[in-house]
Amino acid sequence: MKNKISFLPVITLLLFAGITGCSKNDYGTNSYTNSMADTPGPNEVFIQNITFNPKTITVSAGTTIKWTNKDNVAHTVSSGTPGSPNGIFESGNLGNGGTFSYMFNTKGTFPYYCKLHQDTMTGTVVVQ
Ligand SMILES: [Cu+2]
Repeated sequence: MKNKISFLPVITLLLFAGITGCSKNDYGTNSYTNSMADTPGPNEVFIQNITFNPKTITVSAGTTIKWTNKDNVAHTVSSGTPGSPNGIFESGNLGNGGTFSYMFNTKGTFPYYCKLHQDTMTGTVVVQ
């Protein structure tokens, strides 16, 4: 009888541990969802709906900016202005989920565009 009673807290503890474990899994799922969110983080540009978001991004020198193509069509991240690439950076074609990163070490204003949609897709990196 004494033994049975002393087991109860142990069982309760195990159940609680099980529930806590599930909570941790749920938290993990939420973290995954957040990383897939449609809002770019700092130093990050999303290519969405055939636009660069944000269109202008301002960073300090030495920062690496990462572009991610969220569209189902290919895009490029090409430095320069439409029709006049300047060769500072060039991603090549990025498919859905494709990423491109570039570290900006020099202060200045860096226009860029998508070679596949150059009539509409332009962006600017400002390095301070
Ligand atoms: Cu494009």
